[in-house]
Amino acid sequence: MAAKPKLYYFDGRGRMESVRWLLAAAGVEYEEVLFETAEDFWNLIKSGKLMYDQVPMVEMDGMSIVQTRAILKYIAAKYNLYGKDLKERTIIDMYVEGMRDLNDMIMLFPFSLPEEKQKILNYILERATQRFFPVYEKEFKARVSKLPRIQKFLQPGSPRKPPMDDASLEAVKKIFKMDKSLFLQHVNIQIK
Ligand code: GSN
Repeated sequence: MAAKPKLYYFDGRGRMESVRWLLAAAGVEYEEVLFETAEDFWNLIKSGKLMYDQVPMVEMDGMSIVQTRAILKYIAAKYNLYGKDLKERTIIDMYVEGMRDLNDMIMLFPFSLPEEKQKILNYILERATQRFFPVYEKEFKARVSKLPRIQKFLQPGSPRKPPMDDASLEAVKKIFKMDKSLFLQHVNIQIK
């Protein structure tokens, strides 16, 4: 039997959660290596397995795959979840890219500075409700959440990670040595 994919990340949702969802949808069991300290992350960098010295990284089929979307595309294609032709793949990519834009904003929000928070929150709420949620609410969410494997993944006790709390936020800041607002550095927006 082939070895289980091994996921390398910190103990939280972040960029890895979409990979966990996809493996759940594919019905693939996986192992996780969750680092807790900057030293754990540094040891992984020293192993030479991280092409850009960044995670998420997934070891599977003899590869050390980095870049979230490269990981997702490999798994989706391997388990026949990436459309039957180029047109279906393009539609899937449109959902993926929109979800990434939304997810980047939500994921980086906890890393904004106190004085930025309210403005950024207003911006995210406006974008989420006006631009992104209508797309996903137009049948997509209902269809996905009816898939038996996804229903299972949404039950308590599944490998799904909880939302970030204050303690895990502090742990992540230490692991990646973050000290300034990451929101405005990484999300390409103009907040008035
Ligand atoms: O999507 C991707 O995998 C890459 N384009 C970005 C990966 C990334 O930024 N990873 C972070 C931690 S996870 N959260 O955002 C990372 O490894 N940061 C350490 C660093 O030195 O960049």
